Amino acid sequence: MEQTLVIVKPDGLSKKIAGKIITAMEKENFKMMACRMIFLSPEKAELFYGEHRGKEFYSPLIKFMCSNPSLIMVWQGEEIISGLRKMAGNTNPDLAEEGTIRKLYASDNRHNVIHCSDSSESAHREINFFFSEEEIYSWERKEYKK
Ligand code: 3AN
Repeated sequence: MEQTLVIVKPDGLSKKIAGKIITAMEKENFKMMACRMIFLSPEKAELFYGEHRGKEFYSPLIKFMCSNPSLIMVWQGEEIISGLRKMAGNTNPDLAEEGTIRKLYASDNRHNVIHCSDSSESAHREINFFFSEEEIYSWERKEYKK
């Protein structure tokens, strides 16, 4: 079982598609393990996107990520890291495959509604960046009528 960090970015909340993204992940049988709303500070956003420091899109990316709150989550599932990257689609929605989250909802390669970790190393780093161990619940699904 893998875990990954998912962010519904500020544009995702503005577009009211957080529910759609969660529904898509639930349909894949992926399981939410942690969830919080966060208004990123520039300091925190700069640390999170540290690998992109120096690139031309870095400053506008930080500004955008700090423009409104995001929804940060930990999700778990079999091969969820690659599976969710596939569901999210290319960074640039014009290049994303039909039916992917970014093809459906993203405006451009900065305002692309979702972040999901790109490897198990990043997932580990990114999950620990936002969540403590106690905030990530280990739980089992139960059966209910209806
Ligand atoms: P992804 O989220 O698809 O893995 P990364 O990790 O390469 O993309 O980039 C992190 C974020 O930086 C992207 N989600 C996007 O918001 C922004 N970004 C990446 N490339 C560009 C670009 N060429 N122009 C503007 N923003 C970009």
